Amino acid sequence: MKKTVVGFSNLSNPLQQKLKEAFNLLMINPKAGNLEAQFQDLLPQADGMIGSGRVLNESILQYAYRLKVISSISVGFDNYDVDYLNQRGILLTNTPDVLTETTADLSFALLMTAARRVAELDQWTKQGNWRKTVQPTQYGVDVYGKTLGIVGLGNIGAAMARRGRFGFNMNVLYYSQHAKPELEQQLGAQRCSLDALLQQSDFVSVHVALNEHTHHLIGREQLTRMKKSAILINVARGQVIDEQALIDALSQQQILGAGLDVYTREPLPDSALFAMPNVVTLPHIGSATIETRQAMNDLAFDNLYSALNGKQPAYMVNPSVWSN
Ligand code: 8YV
Repeated sequence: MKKTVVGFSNLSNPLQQKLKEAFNLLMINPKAGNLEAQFQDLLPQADGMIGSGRVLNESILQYAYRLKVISSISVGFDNYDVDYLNQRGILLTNTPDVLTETTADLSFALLMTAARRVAELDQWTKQGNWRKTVQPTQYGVDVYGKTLGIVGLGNIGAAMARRGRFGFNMNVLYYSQHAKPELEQQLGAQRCSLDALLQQSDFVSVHVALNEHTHHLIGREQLTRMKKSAILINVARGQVIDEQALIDALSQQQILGAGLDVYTREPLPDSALFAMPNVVTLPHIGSATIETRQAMNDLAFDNLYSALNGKQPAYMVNPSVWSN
């Protein structure tokens, strides 16, 4: 008999098709409202779950009596209570690696867009302003040869650092719990304290996972350490930065600008950030390319399929609960 899988977010049609062939697929409908009732109704039957972008904790998973695995279509797993999953013996899988380069691409795109004021001047041109000359007040800042500070030198942080080092001859500093001697050698990167990184970097790019140690890692005090000419980039998680402190720092010209893909609350319908020309705001699209989202879907499917067929999945967040 086919195992039952609950899709807990919008899933692409090809993924749903694939899931239907392998499993009995039940879909939560995020638009239908009364989500709790839907979970209560569907989860008792679930052997597996697949999706992303939704907080899944005890209040929802209490209904999942027989659940073996949650396959998250994301690298980040801050939406899940891993301690609770461990207690319940529920395996969590994720989709790292396949999104590394794409997310670093977007991070560098944000850096370039903010530095050279691409989005702002695009609007200016399209609004018919180019009868006037571009004024020095509209000039951007150089990227080539500047100092790039990477907060969190994991896979995506390292891919960002490579872009800066090899594409733009940047001097790379990094802040990380663990030293990365191989990357230091490859990139000529220098490990330093967070304060030193903030003081010396022209661009600070955030790449840490969100957890209790990194929540508001960049707070009011840290923002005061940054150069007035510096630009802050975040494609990791909004809560790593104290967003109100960032808004204040930007409006008081404590720093030059920011490029943001993630926010404290998502979706973000309105924000003081939207009125700031020196801030580039994107709607959490770090991994959102056709190829990468396809690869994430494929990997999430494979993780789920393996786990429900007694085969060890390639990417497990809490491998200690795995048993086949
Ligand atoms: C996800 C992400 O696709 O992988 C992650 O952790 O942030 C994104 O790439 C997104 O969370 C999907 O909702």
